[in-house]
Amino acid sequence: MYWDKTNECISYDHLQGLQLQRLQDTLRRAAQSPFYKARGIGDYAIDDLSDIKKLPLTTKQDLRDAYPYGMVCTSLDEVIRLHSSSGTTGIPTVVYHSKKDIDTWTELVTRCMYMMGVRKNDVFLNMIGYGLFTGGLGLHYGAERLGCLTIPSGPGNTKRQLKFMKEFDVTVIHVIPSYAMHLADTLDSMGIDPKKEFPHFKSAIMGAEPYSEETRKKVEDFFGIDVFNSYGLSEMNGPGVAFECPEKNGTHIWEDNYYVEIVNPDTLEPVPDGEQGELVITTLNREAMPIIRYRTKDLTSILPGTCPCGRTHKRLQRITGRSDDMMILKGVNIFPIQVEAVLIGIPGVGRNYQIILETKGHNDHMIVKVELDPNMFVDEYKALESLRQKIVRELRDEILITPEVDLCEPGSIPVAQGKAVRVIDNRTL
Ligand code: DLL
Repeated sequence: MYWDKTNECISYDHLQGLQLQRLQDTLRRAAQSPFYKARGIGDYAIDDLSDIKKLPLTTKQDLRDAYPYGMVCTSLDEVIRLHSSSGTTGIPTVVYHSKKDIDTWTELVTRCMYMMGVRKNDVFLNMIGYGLFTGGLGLHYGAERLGCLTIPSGPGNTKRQLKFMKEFDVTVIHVIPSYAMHLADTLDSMGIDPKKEFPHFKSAIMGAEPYSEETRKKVEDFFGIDVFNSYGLSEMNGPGVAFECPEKNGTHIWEDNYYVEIVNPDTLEPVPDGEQGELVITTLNREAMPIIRYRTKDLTSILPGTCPCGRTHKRLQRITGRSDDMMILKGVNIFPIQVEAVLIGIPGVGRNYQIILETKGHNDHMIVKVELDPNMFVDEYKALESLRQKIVRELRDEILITPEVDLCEPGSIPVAQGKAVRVIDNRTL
């Protein structure tokens, strides 16, 4: 049941002792990097975990400013790999790993995969991007450590993925949620019943972008599998930061490796368990590039109470979105995931959607493009019109503004190779 029982079920007292020792060690290390040296990080006295609040926060912009090597605290001889964000919108953020860092990361991913039931006799199809993106290689190393037959297929080429799933008797896949929906669409369009086609398929690891509980349920029901939520970010290695156990009630964040804070994004003051705020993480066990109090921009809360699975590590509530993904329309704050949760519950609606924001006159205007369910037979304009009106009504009840809804043919909204592009903001004001 546990890959590493000693650490997964560590008593909270022991955990805190370990965290303090690792935090002190992290600060000593970080002080060797040009970036943290300039911040005087070595001058802070940390006698207790609560002293962490005195330390300065680190932002994505700091990582960019320190590009390329400003955050590395070891000699480059010790560094064996880097991963990086795509950098399409400016300077990329780069994270460096020593040999030990790769080993620690692998161990954490293995812990996650074992926790959800993956074993050495599984056949694992990794449909997530390899290369600079952390999703592919991160899970790949974990699956190999478990001894799974690991297929590094990467994203795209959907028909080939489905062929692999059938011919190699794949049992577990790793997939981005929007791509899982695309797989389902493709199977529908081919008239294939996944439960018959893939009798060995039992579970999927889904993460890398926000998705609703309703989407999880849809994927589970369609394929007849269990879906486990996986949360991570490249600054903290990538996948393997927080992951669901079989209780499927929040993701355990591995506190022996990450110190977790939830803060109010405006005041930066801590918020109590159960209350939503921005996740701030400190690496506790990283050699080449420790990061202190990193503002993830991800909005979540700590689930109060303990988990029946026996693991002591805190659980994060499903991420509702990033504070920078939040759309503000006519003064109302809206997350794409709210739109998704509404759409997915409406019969006749397909599996892909996109939100387009425009300026009309002096006002914000939202257009929601909604693909129709490929299995729906609607010949009459009236039936489509009443579906459209129903979507408008239900969205308005949830997001408090009235969007324009544009129904479109299944497959007409482009499917990204990586994370889905949910919002296109063409506003000029
Ligand atoms: O997406 C790492 C990853 C790969 C995680 C594969 C899980 C699976 P980045 O590209 O740096 O790294 O993007 C990190 O993606 O800050 C969140 O905003 C979002 N994100 C990641 N996982 C989830 C999730 C990888 N399960 C950013 N739910 C994070 C919601 C997620 N958002």
